[in-house]
Amino acid sequence: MANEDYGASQIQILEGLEAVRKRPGMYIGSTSEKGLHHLVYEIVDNAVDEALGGYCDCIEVEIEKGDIIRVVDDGRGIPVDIHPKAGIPAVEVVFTILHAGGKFGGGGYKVSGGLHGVGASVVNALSQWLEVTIYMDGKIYSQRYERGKVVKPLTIIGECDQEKHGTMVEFKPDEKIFETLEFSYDTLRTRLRETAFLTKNLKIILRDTREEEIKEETFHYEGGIKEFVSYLNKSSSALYGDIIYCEGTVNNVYVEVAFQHNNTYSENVYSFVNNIITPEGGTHLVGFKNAITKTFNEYARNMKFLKDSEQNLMGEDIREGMTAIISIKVEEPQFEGQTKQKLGNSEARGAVDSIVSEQLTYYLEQNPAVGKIICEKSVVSMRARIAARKARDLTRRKTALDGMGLPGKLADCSDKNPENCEIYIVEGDSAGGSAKTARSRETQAILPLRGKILNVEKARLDRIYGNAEIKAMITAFGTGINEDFDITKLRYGKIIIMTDADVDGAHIATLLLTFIYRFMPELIKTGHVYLATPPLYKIEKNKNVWYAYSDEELNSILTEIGRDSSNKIQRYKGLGEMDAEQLWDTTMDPKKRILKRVNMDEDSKSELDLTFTTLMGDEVEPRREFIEANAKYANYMEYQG
Ligand code: TSJ
Repeated sequence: MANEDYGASQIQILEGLEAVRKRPGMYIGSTSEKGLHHLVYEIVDNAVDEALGGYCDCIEVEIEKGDIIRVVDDGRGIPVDIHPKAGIPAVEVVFTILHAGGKFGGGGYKVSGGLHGVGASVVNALSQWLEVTIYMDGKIYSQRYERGKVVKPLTIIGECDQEKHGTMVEFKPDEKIFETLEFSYDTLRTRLRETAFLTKNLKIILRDTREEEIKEETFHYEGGIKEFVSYLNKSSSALYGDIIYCEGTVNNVYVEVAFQHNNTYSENVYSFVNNIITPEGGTHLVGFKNAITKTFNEYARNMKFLKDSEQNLMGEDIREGMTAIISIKVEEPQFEGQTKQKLGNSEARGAVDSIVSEQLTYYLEQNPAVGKIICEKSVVSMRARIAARKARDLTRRKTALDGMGLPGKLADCSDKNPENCEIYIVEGDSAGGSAKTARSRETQAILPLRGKILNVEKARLDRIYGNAEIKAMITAFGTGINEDFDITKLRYGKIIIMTDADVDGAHIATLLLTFIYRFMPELIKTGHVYLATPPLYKIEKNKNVWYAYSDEELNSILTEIGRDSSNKIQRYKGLGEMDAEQLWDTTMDPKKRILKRVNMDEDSKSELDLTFTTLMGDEVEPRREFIEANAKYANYMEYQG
């Protein structure tokens, strides 16, 4: 290749990476903590591709001091020979040319280059520096880049054992690009564990050496997605021992499905394409649902679990209480929909449908005891669904007759513009009474709820529709639920849950959040749901009053005002101990209160679902741990005053 050609391609490269630095959001979604973590996923996914090809069985990820990331694999090593078209080493192509990721090496399923797969060059462009080291044929190659530009050409820096092979990438994200440079061990752990579940036999080690005390975990699941299902079901009771598993390849689509029913009433079905979660499903999910509905109806009819006079089971009847993973691999995934999170490949539908139909039919023939449990459970669910529809139609007609039909216990606000309005859901009648006195009538509505709230994880729809507290919330919010949900009918811009600052209060808040999450998840997604934060302590000294919302705050206040015997410290056990004025000052006054917004991140949907089942499920221990860890899904959000 002539020199000027080389020069021309170099200029193109720099323009490409410059575009990434100018508009990082276009490539990695955002420059927040989320975007920062995407950098790691991108690099790891490239190594996972090597594992999917069968060339690598261990990936190590380390967060080093200074929030530097190091990813090491034991694959073949990124090729170092001169790329015929670009005229530079292939590894340099990988790190400097946009979308070069899947373009060479050819064939096979790829994780990288999928939905989030933007290529290692994007990571390079957004890193202050990046170093790649390749172990191959007894030699160690190394190259260094700064903000996407080569600062040290590819050189052999030493020799290694002839047997050793692999790739090591180290990088430091650019402080000029990212809002934060601090990595979260837990965020990486969730994602890497998921990757390990989805890639049978791949061992992933995560290590954090930032602190004195080193953290390290190994994720290695020989059972793959079967172990994923049992992990997701670990906090509820399974209805049968097996995890039903189907696997096969049709039309170049590799399909793996695993599922098991638990004793809850919710459906937890997660679909993945090339290891990437598809929150909006798509053709693979449709294929799965078709196969399940068809196969179980056929089986239930043949085995007389369904009476001749009865209608068919609906898919939702069969999927009640089901935890399922659908994981497929395709060579060229096509994503559709507004957020490009929905699989469009039509061949995936048929592939999943035929593999699941065939293997599930066979499984049921071989395991009639399991078939019986699932069919009987589905028939009960169908009957409950029909009863629930009747109950719902009844409530619907009632609300239509009652005009607005607002619940009697609701003290509504006078302003009718939802944007200005908020509703406090308050535990207990006495706290509800104080809140009604304290509130600003124009914009704050109060809905007191009595005692324990129905656990929607443990109740079927007919009971849920019949529950007075739940009915009161549904009518007060105005949006309707499930398929009737309509956010434009929301009557309050903020829905604020106010419970005691103790374990029981946290439990009640969680029950309420579970209800909202299961029936009106959009309210959480769009950020309308909040937790109030009542104070833990009142401190009085010489007629002055302070409130502390945590033990740390109590300490710092005491340090400031001096620790002596004239301090009067009161520990609040519940909202009921505060009078209306105190409640207003500490918890309800928009100018002073602390609100926590409840978050839901689509990427970590499986973690969130697990959180709810853990809380509401049967196992006492995980629930206790959770309540102590408190509202993990609520982010500190608003501190006004
Ligand atoms: F993202 C990345 F590029 F920075 C990166 C790639 C990071 C890490 C930690 C590993 C890797 C990576 C790439 N590991 N293994 C590979 N393999 C190849 O690039 C490769 C090797 C051989 C052949 C071949 O056809 O012989 C083809 C490819 C794509």
